[in-house]
This record gives sequence, structure tokens and C-alpha cells, in this order.
Amino acid sequence: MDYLLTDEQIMIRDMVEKFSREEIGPQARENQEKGIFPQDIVKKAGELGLMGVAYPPEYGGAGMDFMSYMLAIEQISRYCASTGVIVSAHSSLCVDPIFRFGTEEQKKKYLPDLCQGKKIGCLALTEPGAGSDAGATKTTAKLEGDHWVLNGTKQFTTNGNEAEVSVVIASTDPAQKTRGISAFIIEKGTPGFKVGKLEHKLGIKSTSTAEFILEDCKLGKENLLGEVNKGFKLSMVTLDGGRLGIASQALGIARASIDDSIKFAKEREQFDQPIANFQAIQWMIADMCTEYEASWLLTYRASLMKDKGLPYSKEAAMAKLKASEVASFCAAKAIQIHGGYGYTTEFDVERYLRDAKITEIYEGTSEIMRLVISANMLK
Ligand code: COS
Repeated sequence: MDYLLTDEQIMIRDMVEKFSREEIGPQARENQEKGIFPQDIVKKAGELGLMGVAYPPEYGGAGMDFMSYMLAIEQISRYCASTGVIVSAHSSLCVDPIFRFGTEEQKKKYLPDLCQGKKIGCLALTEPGAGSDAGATKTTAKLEGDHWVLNGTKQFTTNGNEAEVSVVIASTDPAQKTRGISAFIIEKGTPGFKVGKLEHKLGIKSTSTAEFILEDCKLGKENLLGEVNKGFKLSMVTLDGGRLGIASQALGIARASIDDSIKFAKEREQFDQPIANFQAIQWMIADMCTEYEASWLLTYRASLMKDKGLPYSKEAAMAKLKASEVASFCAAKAIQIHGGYGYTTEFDVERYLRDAKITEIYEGTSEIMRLVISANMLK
């Protein structure tokens, strides 16, 4: 589908594909088996401009468009979905809100190190009682004199264990519910702020998924991100972009499932011939490719709309809904094509299935995506 892309977009896609194939892919299996966060890869990704693809050079970014970012996340995730979400959560959920809602001072302070991968970022929105109901946040932030004081627990924060810069969502006026929520920037090492439990997960095992504990965590007024009580909208706008990052991650998993299946089907012989000769296999490959391309086009459309400054919440939700379900579909079919081998850890397809499942859950479940789509269609 190169005819839909500019020369510059094709160039970054191919550069990221080469980097991911040569540097990320060879480490992916061992890193996930041992649960190793790929620090060296993140450093190299930063040097290549991949930790701030769509942000201006004046803030340390690569100065490209969102489409290039989508293509980069897809290529990274083709070789390692963990690395894909590390880059995506960092860029979409931390760099983006600081760039979009930060003061000039905040942008100059945080963005260069984040965009160059010298520091890792995250967003802490979810809580034990506030998952799909993101507005139910119980973490509080109270203004006491010159300081904000935060108390509460966040959970399931991707990159939470490594992040040096966290965007943390808290309620500043609980009675106002979604209209009483604000966002704060918290740096690692701030007194009263610590990382708690790390989750053991089915997939994306090279990433950290952390609990944050805030106990009388004192922040200066300059740590408020955006306006007081406007943090829910900040989160929603941020998640619209994040959902395209996850759609791109899902595309990468689907594409890897297809690539591995085609290779295996041509090599594996049964009944004296490659299994690719059998219609049962051909139909599976046809369905996988058709679903992948449909998801790619939905993600492409939403990314184009974002680059053009058009509203794209519904389109991002459609892209994530479709791409995430297609990633699981393609990974399951890839195991089926691989037969018994696909169920072993000698092949990557079992990892693809485990990694795919979370794309249907984080940054908004498929059920929430359907809710966002229908709310937009019925208003
Ligand atoms: N962009 C801008 N504003 C938005 C928005 C968006 N995409 N979505 C909602 N808003 C605004 C609404 O316009 C409304 O504004 P007003 O207060 O001015 O009326 C406000 O936010 C509240 O919206 P709504 O009433 O729709 O909020 P709900 O509490 O019903 O929640 C859902 C809406 C379910 C869509 C939201 O909570 C959500 O996305 N949940 C999933 C959270 C998620 O993805 N978690 C994973 C986190 S991984 S970091």
C-alpha cells in the first residue's frame, strides 16, 4: 500500500523495519522469557528519533507526522510487541499530553530528554476501581498553600517501573466527577511517590506494568499539567492518540503472524507436499491478509485525519477495535497453521497470541471502543 504513503513515510517505515529486524527481533524471545525490559533498545530507538517521532526538533523530536509514528510502531511490533508498546505508551501517553497541554517551561524541561529516549515516560490513569470508568478516580490532589498534595494508588501503568517522568491523573474536586479531575507531572524520586507491585502477565512480558503509591506526595504548582479540573478531557484526548498507537501495535502482531505463517506453510510438508498447497491453509492465509489490510486502512485513515487536524475519536476507536481483534484472530490462525509446533515456544506464534490479547484490553477495551463508536454515531 506504498501508493498511500509519501516518500518520507516509506523511508522511515523501511528504516524502522531494518532496525527492528536487526536489533529488536533477535532479542525479543529471550527478553520476554526472562521478563527483561529492553533498555539498550530504548536507548538506540532514542538515538534514531523513535521516542519522539511526531514532535518538533525544537523539543528534541524527529519532526515527522503522526502517520510516520503509526508506521514505526507497526514495524517495531512486528518484531517485538513489548517494545512496540513501550515506545507507544511513552510517546502517546506521556510525550503527547506534555507537548499538547504543557506550558512552554514544562515542554522545555521534559520533552528533549523524553523525545531522545534519555528518559522514559508513562501515564498513570487506571486505578483498582477506575478502569473502563476512568472518571471514577479516587486518587486525590489537594491544594495546600503553594503545593499540591496527592494521595492514592494507581495501577496497571505501562512503563511504570522505568519511567522517570509520569503523567498522573487525580481528582481535584471529587463532587464534580469527570469535571473535577486534573493531571500532574511527577518525576521519579519525588518524596511520597513510589512504585509498588509489578504485575505478572500473560504477554508483553518485556514491559513493566506497575502500581504507583502516592502518600502525601507534595508537588509544586508548576507540576500541574493543563488546567485544573480539565484532566479528564486531557486523558480522553490523549487516549484517542494512544488508541492509534495500540492499533499500530496490533497491526504489527497481525503482520508477523501472516509472515511466519506463509514461511512455515511453504516449508512444512505433509502428504508429500508443502501444506501451502492445501486449500484449508490458503483460505486461512487469505482471511488473515484481508483482515490485516482492512485494519491497516482503518488505522491509516484515522492517522491521516489526526495529521489533518480533524476530529478522529470514532475513527481511532474503530481502528483499535478492528486491529486488536484481527491481531488475536491472525495469531490464533498462525498457531493453527503451525499445528503442534505453533503451540511450542520454539516458534514465535504462541507469543503473538499472548501479546495480541492485551491490545483488546488496554487503552480502552473492545467494549469501550464500541461504546465510543456508537456514542459518536447516535449523537
Ligand atoms: N475527547 C475530548 N473530550 C472527550 C472525549 C474525547 N475523546 N471523550 C469524552 N470527552 C468529554 C465529554 O465531552 C465530556 O465533556 P463535558 O464534561 O464537557 O460534558 C466529558 O469528557 C465526560 O465524557 P463522558 O460523559 O462521555 O464520560 P464517561 O464517564 O461516560 O466516560 C468513556 C466515557 C467510557 C468513553 C471513558 O471513561 C473511557 O474512555 N473509558 C476507558 C478508559 C481507558 O481507556 N482506560 C485505559 C487506560 S490505559 S492508560
